[in-house]
Amino acid sequence: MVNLWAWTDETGLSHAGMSHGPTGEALDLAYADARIDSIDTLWRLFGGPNLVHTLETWWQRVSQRVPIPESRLGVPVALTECWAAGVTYAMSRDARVEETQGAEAFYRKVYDAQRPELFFKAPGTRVVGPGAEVGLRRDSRWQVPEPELTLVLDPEGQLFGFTIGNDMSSRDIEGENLLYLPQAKIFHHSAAIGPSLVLAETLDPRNLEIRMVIERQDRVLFDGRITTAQMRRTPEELTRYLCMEWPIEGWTALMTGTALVPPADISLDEGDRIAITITGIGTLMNRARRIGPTWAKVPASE
Ligand code: DO4
Ligand code: MG
Repeated sequence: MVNLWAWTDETGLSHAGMSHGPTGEALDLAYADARIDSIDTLWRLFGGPNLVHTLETWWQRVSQRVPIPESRLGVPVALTECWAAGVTYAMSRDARVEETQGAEAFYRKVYDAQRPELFFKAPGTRVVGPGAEVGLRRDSRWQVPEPELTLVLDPEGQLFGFTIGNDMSSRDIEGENLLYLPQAKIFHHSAAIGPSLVLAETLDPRNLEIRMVIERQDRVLFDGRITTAQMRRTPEELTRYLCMEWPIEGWTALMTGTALVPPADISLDEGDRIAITITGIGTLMNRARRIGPTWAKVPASE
């Protein structure tokens, strides 16, 4: 398994590193080639079928290692866009059938349909990384994180790797009316990605455990696990539909849908800690906050 990392040092310089697995030490790739300060540069200079071999050669040849700088990690690669797939697990379908008013048939149909549900989630510059705050809408009473295996496509639209995504969602807004889906899904800091990017060739995505733990102060509110084996779609299928009439421009993330839905009495609140772990990729940790744009007056929720 080859994990790639991106971080910024104390002086503001960007770095890219590699490791084998999500813990332990990393090779700062600048020790192997001084030009490499990002995953994008690595891809531009050395991308292609030999990339894994090149990285493995550097790993053998260059002995310097740094501890993975957990507190300095960013979104692994500068994204142009972030997309998401929906209702790709029966559990997501069932939860939505339950919470929605009058649109149950649509969720059932989209789960079974040949065409997957895909929606725009965020411009890349608005996706946040590990340790950052994820946003809570001020006009929603029922908000949850959605832990999702996330595909990273390179600027040529090829599957480059896997990471973890949090598709923050408002269940009451989506449940009220399906046409409110963009508001339930797209708001300030509603997409988080990270911590590492595992090269696609080095990870089989078909049976990975996804675990999500939500903590409020010292209390565990939710702790659930699922495996990607239960996903009804494949990464290839989702990528094919996304790229069908949408030429990829720049690095693109595609969240593949959630299978973990907390019970109906759980809604995120200020300060809640969300930790999403996927086998081999690591743990994406974020805290929830009602960030709220100070420039807009939004009616308080009833
Ligand atoms: O259909 C609405 C969104 C579904 C979704 O985000 C998911 O299943 O993960
Ligand atoms: Mg989702």
